[in-house]
Amino acid sequence: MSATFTELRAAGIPITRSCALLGRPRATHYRHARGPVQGPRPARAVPENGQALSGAERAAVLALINIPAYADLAIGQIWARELDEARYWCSVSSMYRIKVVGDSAQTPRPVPAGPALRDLRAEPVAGRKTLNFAMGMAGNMGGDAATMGGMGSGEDTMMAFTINGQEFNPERTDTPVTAGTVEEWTLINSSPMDHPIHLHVWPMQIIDDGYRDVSEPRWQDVVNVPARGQVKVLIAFEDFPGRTVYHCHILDHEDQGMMGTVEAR
Ligand SMILES: [Cu+2]
Repeated sequence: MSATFTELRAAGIPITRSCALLGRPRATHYRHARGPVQGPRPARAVPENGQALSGAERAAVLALINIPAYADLAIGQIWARELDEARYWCSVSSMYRIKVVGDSAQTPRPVPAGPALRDLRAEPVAGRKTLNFAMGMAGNMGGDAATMGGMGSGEDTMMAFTINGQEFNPERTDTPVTAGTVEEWTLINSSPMDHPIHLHVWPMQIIDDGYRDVSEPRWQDVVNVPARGQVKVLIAFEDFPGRTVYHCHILDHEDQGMMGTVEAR
């Protein structure tokens, strides 16, 4: 096609007509004529139309971005605050460009220290629960290590992931607790794999995982229970009464049953 096209052009046929004759989109023609573009496009040339910011104006915008009062603000916020004060310096995208090009390396203020973490060990424990996270063959859900021996060896076998011997059932409430109280849960992993356990709504304070220093309160949303290990946590079931779930955060395990329900009321 290119040869024919070249011949048509050589014969003085205009580009539009040559493309129409060959059924070749003109966009394709121009794209091919330009050759491949490797890497990022070159910067757009700003037309000399008198609208570009002068060097002094750009410097003023950069100085504005760097005033202490704006140290923690995003460019969009700075731009909007200035507009609120009836000051228009440039477009918001120009302000971004000036920040990127300019030497705007002001360090944000350090995040202030929050209040001391609460320590549930100072509070009464209203209940104790044990959750046993286990893996085994479906139909043999004791979670005993011996059941692991057949993993993958049979056509009809299927791994089961259980908590206290049961796979997830949304109709069942596994763990009722009293709203507003603190409970101590012992998370036991009797399987040969770690299970990162996530409880929705209420964070967990780790009080004993067997190896880390917990003299300072240690709070987590997800608590890893190591293979053959156990972790003790304290949970304050407050702020939100109702029903939710806890589950292994390895999605395969969760999908195959390692999830349970808790209801605070
Ligand atoms: Cu798991």
